[in-house]
Amino acid sequence: MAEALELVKRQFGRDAVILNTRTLTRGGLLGIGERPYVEITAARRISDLPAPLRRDTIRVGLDRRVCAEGAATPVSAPLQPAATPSSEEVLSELGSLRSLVNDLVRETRRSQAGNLPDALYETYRKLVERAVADEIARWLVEGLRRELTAEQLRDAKVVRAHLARAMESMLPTSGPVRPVRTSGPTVIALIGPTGVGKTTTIAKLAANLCLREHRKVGLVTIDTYRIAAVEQLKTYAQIIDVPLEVVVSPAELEDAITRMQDREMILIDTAGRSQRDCEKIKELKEFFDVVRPDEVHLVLSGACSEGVLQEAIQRFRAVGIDRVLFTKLDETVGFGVMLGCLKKAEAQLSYVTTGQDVPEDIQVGEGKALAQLILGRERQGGEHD
Ligand SMILES: Nc1nc2c(ncn2[C@@H]2O[C@H](COP(=O)(O)OP(=O)(O)OP(=O)(O)O)[C@@H](O)[C@H]2O)c(=O)[nH]1
Ligand SMILES: [Mg+2]
Repeated sequence: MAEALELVKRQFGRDAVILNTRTLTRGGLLGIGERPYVEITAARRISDLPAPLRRDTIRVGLDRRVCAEGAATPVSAPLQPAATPSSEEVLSELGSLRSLVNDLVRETRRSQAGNLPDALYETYRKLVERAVADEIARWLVEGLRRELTAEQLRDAKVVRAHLARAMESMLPTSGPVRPVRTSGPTVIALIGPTGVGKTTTIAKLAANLCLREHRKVGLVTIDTYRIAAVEQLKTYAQIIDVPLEVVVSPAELEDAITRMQDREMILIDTAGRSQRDCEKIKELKEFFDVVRPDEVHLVLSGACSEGVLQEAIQRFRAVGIDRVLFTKLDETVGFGVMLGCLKKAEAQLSYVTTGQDVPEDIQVGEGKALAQLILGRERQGGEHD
């Protein structure tokens, strides 16, 4: 085999691509007088692959006879010396491979999308590319098909406007947090997976409520798993100048809320729970069974994949989700995931955060703006990227 491979390299040049090797026998009767030989299927260069006539099969027998199959000329005939491909050639090969893969992906999606006309299929494809869940993308294009005339479907501006309206209806928003009780503090808790930005968002909310809206705010943390977590919120509380209570049990939470009766709003920070850790999620529920917050906001990072987000929603549902708050939109690639998440959570969107800066990087969720974000920049003629 080594000898045969060497022969291939020598005859086909050092860019030869080995496609297959096998050891066979030829001649003889019932195993007597058989002559073993090695068959190697190879191409001279990767660029030769789509052209079957330029792909040769070399057979090296024990008698070192070399013959060719499928080639226009036997291999024993003088072979073209293989040229070393230039970097442009390599880049062009990579380009054709990429477009081949893209074509395959497109074809697979095309067949999954059913019998959509080409224009609608393009819209569907773009939606899926922007991380809109397949089922929602289909629903959106079916809506276009149902509600727009053939002429309207050809007008990219009309299509975009229709999609934006449909998406907006799927992005229910709650507006900013505000006191909802006539007496006593309104209690708002932020829950969610680890590291999504709960504490930073609490600081942003507290700073805006205190410094911009001049509300009396109190902070409570039940995140006592890490000293650093308490310290992090303590630092923010000192800077914003609001009281902070650290509690370790549901009873302590109840006491803390009672002590803060002079506050208009109390924001509760919680420890991040992995969506896989059902025990810790249950613990959280025990706190909220004793003191049911007026609003529980599930904090989700927009930078996570649809699957991870859907799993988090599923698990945190046990605690009760009143609002969804998306963080890290500045790191998000596919804004379309927000549609599927709000649908699954059956909750309104409260805020989105767009960076690490406290208190600036937070905005009240706004369906119209988010629909445009999902659709991407508008190109001339109303198309989206
Ligand atoms: N890029 C970006 N980073 C953010 C945003 N919000 C928070 N972060 C960063 O995310 C990291 C984690 O933030 P935390 O607020 O500590 O997250 P957490 O959810 O409280 O984390 P745990 O308490 O450990 O579960 C920090 O580095 C924040 O600065 C955002 O909107 N965009
Ligand atoms: Mg935290």
